[in-house]
Amino acid sequence: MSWKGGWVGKILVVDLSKKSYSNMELTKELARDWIGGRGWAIKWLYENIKPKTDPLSPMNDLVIATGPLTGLLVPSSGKVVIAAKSPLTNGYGDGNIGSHFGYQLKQSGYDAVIIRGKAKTPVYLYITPNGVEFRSAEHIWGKGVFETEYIIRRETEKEAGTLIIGPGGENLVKFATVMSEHGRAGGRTGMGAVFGSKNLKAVVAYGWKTIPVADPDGLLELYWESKLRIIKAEGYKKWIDQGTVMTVEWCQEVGTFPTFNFSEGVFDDAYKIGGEAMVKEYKYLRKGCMSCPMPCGNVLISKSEKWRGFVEMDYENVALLGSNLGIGDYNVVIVLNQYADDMGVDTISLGNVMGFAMECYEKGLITNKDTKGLELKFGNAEAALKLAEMIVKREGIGDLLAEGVRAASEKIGKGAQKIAVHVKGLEVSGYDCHGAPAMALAYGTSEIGAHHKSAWVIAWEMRYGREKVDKAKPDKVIEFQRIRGGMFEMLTTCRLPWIELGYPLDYYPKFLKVATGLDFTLDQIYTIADKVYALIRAFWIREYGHWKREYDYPPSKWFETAPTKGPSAGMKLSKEVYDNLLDMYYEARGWDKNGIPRKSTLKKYGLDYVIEDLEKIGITLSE
Ligand code: PTT
Ligand code: SF4
Repeated sequence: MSWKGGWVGKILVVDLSKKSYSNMELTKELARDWIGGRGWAIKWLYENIKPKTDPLSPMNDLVIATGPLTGLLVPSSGKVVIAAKSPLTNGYGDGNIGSHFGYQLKQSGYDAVIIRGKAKTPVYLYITPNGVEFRSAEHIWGKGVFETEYIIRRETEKEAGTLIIGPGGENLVKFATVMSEHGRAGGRTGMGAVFGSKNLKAVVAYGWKTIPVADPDGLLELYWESKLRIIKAEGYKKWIDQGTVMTVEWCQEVGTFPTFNFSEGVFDDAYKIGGEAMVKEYKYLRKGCMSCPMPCGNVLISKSEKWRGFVEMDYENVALLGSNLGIGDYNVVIVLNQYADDMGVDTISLGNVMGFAMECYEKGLITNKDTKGLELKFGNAEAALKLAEMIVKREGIGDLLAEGVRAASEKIGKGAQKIAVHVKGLEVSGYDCHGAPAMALAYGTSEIGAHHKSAWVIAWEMRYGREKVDKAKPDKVIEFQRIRGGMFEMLTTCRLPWIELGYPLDYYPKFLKVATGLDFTLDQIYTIADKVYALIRAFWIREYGHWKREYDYPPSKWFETAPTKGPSAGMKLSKEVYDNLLDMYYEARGWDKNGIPRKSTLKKYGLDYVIEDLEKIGITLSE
């Protein structure tokens, strides 16, 4: 059965090398069986890029995909997925950014854009219902994101949706991200570098077409009901006051606040950079993504003569650019965050590689000779800002750190790998897991490397019991991966209404029904999510050419050293416990002891062709 609305029915395929574009029909199969966002992204990348493609070559494809609820009156539906083979991990990479881009793209008549090839000189794409313009970006190449956005809006439309890179992406910093609307970031896994490798400064969309909807009255009714539910929910006021930054105080209380390159789980100055301090002293404005009734964007202004900045702040930014570097001054964190946003580099990876460099310096693994005299000690704010600049410009040791913590640690050697905090090459985000085995498992098995996007089980684990080792833990990781990494990444709507304010999940099938006219149950969506997970895993295996369970291990630091302070003092992850949880996880997913999906699992999801592909490259699959 065809759908009646929600999806607009067309995918734009752009070839930058030829400066040409074509339209591809959104088939019934793609819509119904892969939903959108991450579902379409992995299907396209698996089927269309050649195995072992260099992620920064013209042969890598970028997929920018909305979902069936994007741009409609659905709470917090202004998100869009940006995906490609990741230059940081060499596996599947994506990010999810909240901006007006998705809505404007759909109003231009497209559900997704696939960008192939490489432009000869810098360009930006301008997409409208009239077609695609390849506009020169030579005048903005080298400029920061903020200025670029201003110029592009002047050259196009004030309300256009924008996805922009800064010098970080142009210089192919492996964790360069894509930015929009002064502080929205997407693509932790180096999607900004993929833009840069294609000489693509920005993608801009502006549309005026109506997005079809199967039952407009039903949609309106559901929207109002949902909006009221959200704004009346317990915790609403605190949420719009503090947003994700409230996590600082919680992490400090439970001893999971990353400090000194994930050596400690508490930070003496945590409360100076927490949610309460932010609201009292630095918050100036609240902003949000499109159609969001619970806006969480904290716009802060610094209050120091020396450190002047104006930025949108989230928890991860405080954790990685603050405590992880031993910096307890909001003014400095604001300036570092502002620099990262303007240059278009991921704050999480940036703070992680800088923390790593500081620990290397303090341990003598790198010296003044390597840093050109920069005293890279924890808490040294001037050094941190200088180092950030060196990374973006790829100067001196910054050039090495711009490759990410895995590559940098391998090059430095002398045991540096033991203090590199990453999984599969993606730097760990803001949760120290010395005493949180289920959260460590969530990082270990995340589909893009160490990100909390899919299975933020840490709050549940603290309630359930960090010391417990049973099947409930891998089951919870999988449940969250289905909902967060699966459903929300395919619908491309924000997951925070559900997580933070308890907005019920069964609204999403209802919204799908009024938007598309199609019936979905949550279980059907979760089965599609499991299929997407299996295909993402197959993509990694194909790209690496082999697989071993060690790739699903958390950073060795959590096994080998213990924090000395706070609730997690003395705690180390136990290898035996982790292996036990990983075995249970693999079993529940239908994967073998090495983390390779079994033939029966792939067949269950209709991925029979993957069996042949993997066998062709010498992978042995169990029945
Ligand atoms: C996301 C990652 C996060 S996750 C944060 S803070 W977080 C960092 N923010 C950065 C930033 O800011 N500037 C910068 N230069 N780099 C940054 N890197 C980091 O990127 C974000 C919110 C947040 S704030 C979170 S948890 C939720 N993430 C969602 C998601 O992934 N999917 C989804 N369906 N809904 C989500 N809702 C929430 O959105 P990545 P955003 Mg982001 C300044 O992009 O690559 O996925 O990494 O999207 O629009 O900024 O919203 O405490
Ligand atoms: Fe955007 Fe925050 Fe609203 Fe989510 S809750 S849609 S991140 S403003």
